[in-house]
This record gives sequence, C-alpha cells and structure tokens, in this order.
Amino acid sequence: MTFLVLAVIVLFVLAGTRVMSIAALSAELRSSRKDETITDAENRNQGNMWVLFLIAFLGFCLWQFMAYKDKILPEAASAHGPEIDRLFNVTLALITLVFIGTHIVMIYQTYKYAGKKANRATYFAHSNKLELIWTVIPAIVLSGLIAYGLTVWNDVIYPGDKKAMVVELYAKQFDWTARYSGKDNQLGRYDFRSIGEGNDLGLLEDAKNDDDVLVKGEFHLIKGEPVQFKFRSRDVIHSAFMPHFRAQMNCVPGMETMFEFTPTITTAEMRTKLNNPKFNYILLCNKICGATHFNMQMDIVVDTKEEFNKWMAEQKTWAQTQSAAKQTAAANVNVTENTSAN
Ligand SMILES: [Cu+2]
Repeated sequence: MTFLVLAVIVLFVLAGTRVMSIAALSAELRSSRKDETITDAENRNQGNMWVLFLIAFLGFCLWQFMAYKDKILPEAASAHGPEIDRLFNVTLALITLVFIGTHIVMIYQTYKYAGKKANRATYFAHSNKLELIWTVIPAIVLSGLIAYGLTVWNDVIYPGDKKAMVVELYAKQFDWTARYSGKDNQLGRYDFRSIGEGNDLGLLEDAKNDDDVLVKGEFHLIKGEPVQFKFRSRDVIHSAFMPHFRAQMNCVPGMETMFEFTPTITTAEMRTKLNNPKFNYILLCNKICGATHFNMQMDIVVDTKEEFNKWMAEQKTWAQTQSAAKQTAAANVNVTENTSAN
C-alpha cells in the first residue's frame, strides 16, 4: 500500500513536469514577443497581487489562531502558573506585532515601488542612522524580555520556604515511577548497582526507604500544598513535563534535578471548569527518548487533603512490598524443595 502511494506520487510529479515543459514549448510557439522585457503593467499587476496575498495570508493566520484556540492549554493549575502564562502572552503579543508589522512593511514596498521603466534606484553604501535604528531597538526590546524572563524564572524556581512534600519522579525507557518520601518526608538512598528484579529504582537498605511509597500509572497531589519533585533518569535524558502546572524539568542520568510547585485546582474542579468529565492532568516525557517515547506518561490526580490521605492509606510502603516479595520467594523455595524431595 505504501509502495503504491509512493508510486502514484512519483508518477504525478513526472507527469506534472512533462505537462509544464509542453506548456512552455507551446507558449514559445504562440508568443509574438521577441524579448523578455517586463512591462510596467505587469509590474503593477504583481504589486497589486502581493497586496491581495498579504490580506489573504494575514486572514489565514487569524483564522488559524481562532480555529485552534481551544487546543491550547486551559487555565494554569499551579500557584506560579499565571506568572509563566503572563510571560508567554507578553512574548506572543510582541512577536505577533513584529510579524504583522514586518509583513505589512515588506509588501507595501513591493506595492509602492513596483518596477517602472522611468524609475532609477538610489545607491548608498552605508547609513549610520539605519544601522543604529535596527540595532538599538531590538537590543532594548530583547534585553527587556530577557530581564523579565529571568525574573519570572527566579520566582518560579525559588518558591517560598513553606515545607514541601518530597516526591521523586524516576524516568526510564519507557515509563515513570513516582516515589513518595513517606512520613519522614525523606527519600532513602539508592545506587544504580542495586537495580534489579523488583527494585527498578535501585533502592538500598536504608530506614528512610521503608516508608517510601512507589506508584506507577497515576500519582496524586494535594491542592494548596507545595510538592517538591526530584527527578532521576536511569538511561537517557528524559524530560518531566506537566503542562497544566506549567512545569518542566530535564531528567538527567547521574544527577538529580528539582522543581517545586503548588497545585491550585483539583482534578474534579478542573473537570467542572472544562465541562469534561474525562479530563486528567498528565505527566509526559518531553524529550524524544526512544521508540515508545510517545507512550511515556502518567496521570496526575489533584485531591483535597482528605482524598489524598485516603488514597495514600491504600498504597503499600517499600517495606511492605519488600516483605511480601520475601515471603513469595520463601514460598517458592519451599515448593522447589518439596518437589525435589519427591
Ligand atoms: Cu522519555
């Protein structure tokens, strides 16, 4: 099927070039014109057509903007989110202005100065005034934008000193594990050499690990309470992207990265706001990290404190998982011994 489609495309291109060369030949035969000189009328015509193109093009851009408006992210669901959105909107407004302005100026030139036989071009090699204008204005605007961006980043990355719940997000090809630090709010030690069957994260024998809770597929956060994420990766660079909370951080093998934020809207509230009972917050991998990168995601549920505590009570701690695994292993050994005795 793919081959057929490709064959059809190639044949179309070949047929197209044939038709074009035939058209060119017949035009030459029919033509009474002896030279290639473009007339003033033709130039005027081109100038007018550029204006039509400008209107159609800007109209198309506006249409796209309106048509895809509902595809952009909903209201930010984190405390720092509105600040990121403001920065985004200011940048977008600026580049939209420049985009429209440069197109209008450019096409106005082709319209106003459409070729005329009588026209003579002005020649000048250098203009200090022009150089100054197009260097100083962008420099000022861009410096302002960068200063604003750095200020926002500073606010976002160094949040208040309210004690945050520590959660580790562990990335590997191709899934995520969330590790809650438990009652002590401390993540236990790990070593990559301990990674193995039943120990994806390489956790070590450490009392701080005992109350840690590991979950996959979905993890929960509390509305109004800060959460400090610590990111790790086993293999390649992944990127933890939580778009609804305006949060993203790289997960780099061999080092720990961090991001802290406070969710402000529960999943239930957001479902009502968006009038979409199926809505879920999401954690995505935002680095093309391999074959099934597209599927590397986890749902995020923002709960009230009570809902969260109820959910957390249902989860098994690392110590519980470990002792269950030991019991299963012991049972298996018994079975093997019994079988060999028989
Ligand atoms: Cu990934």
